[in-house]
Amino acid sequence: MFQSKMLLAALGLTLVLPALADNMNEMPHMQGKMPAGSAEPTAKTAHGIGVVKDVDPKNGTITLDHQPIKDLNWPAMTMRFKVAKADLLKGVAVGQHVNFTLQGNDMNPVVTAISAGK
Ligand SMILES: [Cu+2]
Repeated sequence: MFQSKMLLAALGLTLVLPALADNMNEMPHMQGKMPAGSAEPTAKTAHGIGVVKDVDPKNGTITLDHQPIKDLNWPAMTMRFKVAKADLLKGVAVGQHVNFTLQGNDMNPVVTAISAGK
């Protein structure tokens, strides 16, 4: 249990660092504090709507200009997400409007589903 948490933390770190290296956006919610009373980040699922700004199959990331995400208390912003599998990026094009699903803790969620929006 403890070890798997350490592994997840290490993975999370390696996923975050490349995004920070060429950080192009402010990400106010990344500085958010933990909800009062919660001892550790809770994994949750959230749904978002946005426009694709960049797709990077090689690094398994997608940059989305997303609308506010109530589930996570996030304002609208452009940000890069890691995708759970590179396959999710197939057929996804820059400029496309999409619906997407995020899973993970509040600070470092990954995209687990992408579908065409309007
Ligand atoms: Cu964001």
